[in-house]
Amino acid sequence: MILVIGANGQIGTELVTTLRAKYGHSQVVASDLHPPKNAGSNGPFEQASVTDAAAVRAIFEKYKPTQVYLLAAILSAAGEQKPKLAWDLNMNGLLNVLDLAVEFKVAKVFWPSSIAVFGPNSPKQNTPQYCVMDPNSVYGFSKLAGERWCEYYFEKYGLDVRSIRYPGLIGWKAAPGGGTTDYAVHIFHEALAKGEYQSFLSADTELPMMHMDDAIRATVSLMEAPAKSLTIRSSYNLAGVSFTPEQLNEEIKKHIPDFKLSYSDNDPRQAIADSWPKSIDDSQAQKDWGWKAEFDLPKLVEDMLLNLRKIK
Ligand code: VAH
Repeated sequence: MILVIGANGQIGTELVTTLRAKYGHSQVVASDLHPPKNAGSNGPFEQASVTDAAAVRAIFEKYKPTQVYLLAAILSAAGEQKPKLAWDLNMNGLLNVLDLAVEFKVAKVFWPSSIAVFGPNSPKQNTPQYCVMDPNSVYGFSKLAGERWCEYYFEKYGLDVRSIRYPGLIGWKAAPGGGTTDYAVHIFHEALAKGEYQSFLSADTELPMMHMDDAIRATVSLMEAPAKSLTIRSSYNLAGVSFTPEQLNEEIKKHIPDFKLSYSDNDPRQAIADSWPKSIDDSQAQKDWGWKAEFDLPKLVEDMLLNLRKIK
């Protein structure tokens, strides 16, 4: 049995679909604070807060999961509005699940980290797996602390926990929530609906990004890799494609020539984005479990517009 906690979020929605297609709908139990619109209609669902240890324990007792994916988190921008809540959910949610995973002898645990673990003094280009990490967002240092806990539970208790430092994720099946990279999702919806969009990040803000299909494929690939091939038990750097809002604008205009992109200024998310790397070195993931991104910017833009047009 596979348990996905945070199943209704941007990653969870797509991961549950992928895992249910792969292992069978009845083999994947989805859990979230809020029920999906069609709660339980295409597989078991349990409503719970990841910070409620007793409620999460009850789910472990009911389903005895062999794999757990803990995706519940408050992201970077939302985290700066509610710093203590973000720390509590991101940290205590993880510790609740790590402890239960050890107690219930869960075979594998997945937990997402982020490029947000890097900070103003980390190298900006081709940021390496190991370097100075001084994140200055609550989300960023909660993810950095979480990486340390994951490696600790692996070393101390032998828990097979695996993690990826996701870039900004761009998908069409589920909306993002509270992220600094969310402009790169909203822009597609607005381009199709209104032919214009105002970016809250400046034109030259280069960030590491990734199509959600690549992110889901990487997640499954890491979880299926033989444990002995993994040399990183904090969290793997992972790269998709880096671009700026201006580069994204130019690519969208190849499909929607009249699209107009404008820019707001002094949005608080700019400072968060400016603290992050521009590009990531993911050579360790390539070496350990054969990672290779498939979506470059042209393919990402074409896929997003094609699929959003189909569902609009
Ligand atoms: C955020 N989408 O913006 C997340 C992600 C790298 C960014 O962690 O907070």
